[in-house]
Amino acid sequence: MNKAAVYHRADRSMAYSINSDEMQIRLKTAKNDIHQVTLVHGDPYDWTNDQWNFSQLDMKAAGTDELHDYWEVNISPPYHRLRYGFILSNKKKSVFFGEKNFHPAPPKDIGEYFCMPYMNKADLFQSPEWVHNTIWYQIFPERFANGDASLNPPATIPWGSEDPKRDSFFGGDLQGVIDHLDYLEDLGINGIYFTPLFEASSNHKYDTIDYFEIDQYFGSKETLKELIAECKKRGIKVMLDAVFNHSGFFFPPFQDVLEKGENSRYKDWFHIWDFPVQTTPEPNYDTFAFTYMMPKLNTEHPEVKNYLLEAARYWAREFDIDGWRLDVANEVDQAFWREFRTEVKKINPDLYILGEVWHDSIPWLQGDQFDAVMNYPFTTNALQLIAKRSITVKTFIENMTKVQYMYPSPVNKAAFNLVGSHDTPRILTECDGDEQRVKQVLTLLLSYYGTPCIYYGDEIGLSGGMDPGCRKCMEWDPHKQNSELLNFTKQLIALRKSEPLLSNDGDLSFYNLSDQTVILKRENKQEAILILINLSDKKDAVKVPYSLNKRKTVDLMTGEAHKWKKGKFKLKPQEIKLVKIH
Ligand code: ARE
Repeated sequence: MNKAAVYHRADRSMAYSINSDEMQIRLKTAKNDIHQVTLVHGDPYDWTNDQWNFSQLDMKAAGTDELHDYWEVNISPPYHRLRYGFILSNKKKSVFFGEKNFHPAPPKDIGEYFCMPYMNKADLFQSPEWVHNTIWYQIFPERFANGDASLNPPATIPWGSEDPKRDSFFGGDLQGVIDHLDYLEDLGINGIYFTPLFEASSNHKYDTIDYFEIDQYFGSKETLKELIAECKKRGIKVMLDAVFNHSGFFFPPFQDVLEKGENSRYKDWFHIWDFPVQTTPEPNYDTFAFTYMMPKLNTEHPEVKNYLLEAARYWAREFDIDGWRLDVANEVDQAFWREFRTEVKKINPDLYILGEVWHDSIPWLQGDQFDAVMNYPFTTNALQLIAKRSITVKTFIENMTKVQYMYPSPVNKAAFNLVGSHDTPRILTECDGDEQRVKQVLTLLLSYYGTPCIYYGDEIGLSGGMDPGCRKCMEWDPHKQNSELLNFTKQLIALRKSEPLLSNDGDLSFYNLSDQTVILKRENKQEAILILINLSDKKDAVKVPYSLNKRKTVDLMTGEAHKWKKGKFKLKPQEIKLVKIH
């Protein structure tokens, strides 16, 4: 038995409440090492004649990655407290694993057990319910649509007449979005994530000048109000981007520091190394990356904190926005985010807080800071498998499983899944222009748990490499849009909405049955949907170990009964199949 690989910690990633009465416990062991795991558990105060009363419960072998097996069990401690440990068995032996030691059998001393002291409701991770059924659409406002030419910035380039450069302006604005809400409604999305809208000098607006003003080239507060009202009418949620890690160079307090140096009353609003402040050859203050245009804000300073928190409250209160996406969220101090959460949730308990973190995000996902992070590990895996074909189906499943068990299940339900953004090459480009692969990527995105996001234009076949390539003008001429891809995306979105199993009502697992077809299963106790994606240019036939006897099966893409060929799924080269089993 590989004891060194046995891992559990009573922290919020492996032992956590999933609702006010039920908790979930997970354990990690070396792959194929342990054959059975039993949870030994009891209430810490439940004793009879000096004997602690405990019970046993088998854990489920829930998933496996390259090196580990994951075990999981749900339990409802009647008094909301628990001491617990694990009996691990393989063919040769059985041992008890507790907080402090391994033992031959469950020990008498409950100090040896792991401890869930009390399932306090205040410690529960809770994300807004609506997010679990939201399909997002990300808009980079400068490039979505130019609806009001009177707002065009100087030197505006005619819409789509050339590929964007770092400093191009094409005149996209909020009126343009209002004008195309029918398009978005028809597409079926029900949430818009806007990259920053506030006053800034660049085209991407990540260099804020005024956190309380809409950028003049995008429109006015009235236009935003109208846009939000129109979205509400259509059941579309609106999420804005908050850039609180740094300000823009032209943020007046930073300009004051540049002008007055050490005498500026704002000198502690930033992280200035020494005076006078310089920008060249290198800035002598903390910045985002090495960008002198983005001085890092001192979010520990009470005035900065108040200023930014008031901005967060202002747009939530006055504009009734539904979400905040937090830029460079992992570089801002966590005490700030805790206050941020308390403040915005006071105004709207249902406001979605999405942090931009590309790495392991567990510190921010414990219920006291974010509701979700941008799930870039999902992006990487999906693209490596489908777009690049650089990993095998087996590796893909292992990688996805690893991410799945990195986070508690309630966290996974709210994960913001994406296959591209304004910071990455577009999927069509990642897929080397292969439209079928794009469809496969979108199928995975829209049948995975979490809350999926489509980057504007991906649905009509826009291409583009790294920024600024991925920020081309949206194509509005129907003849130049890829209507086949658009219709396919619409169909997938409609399916996700009509089949709750595809969003968050279904458990998710993988079948590792073929090295050319990836197979996902979404199921609840009554029914299941199998998602099969043949990645190869060859036919495939897979026999899924699912009891199909007397069950009705429907091909969700055609709406017709699925025909079985000797209990096998026959797949054409590159074929995508979604089959519902009743
Ligand atoms: C642009 C170019 C740069 C160039 C710079 C110079 O992209 O190559 O060096 O200009 O002027 C915004 C703009 C960008 C702009 C940038 C700086 O949108 O166009 O860059 O400002 O002016 C990391 C961070 C993550 C961050 C990405 C970009 O962790 O927070 O880098 N993303 C946000 C936004 C961006 C925005 C900013 C931050 C700044 O979404 O749009 O940029 O406000 C790995 C790493 C990650 C890394 C990721 C991507 O996975 O582990 O940490 O993310 O790669 O690089």
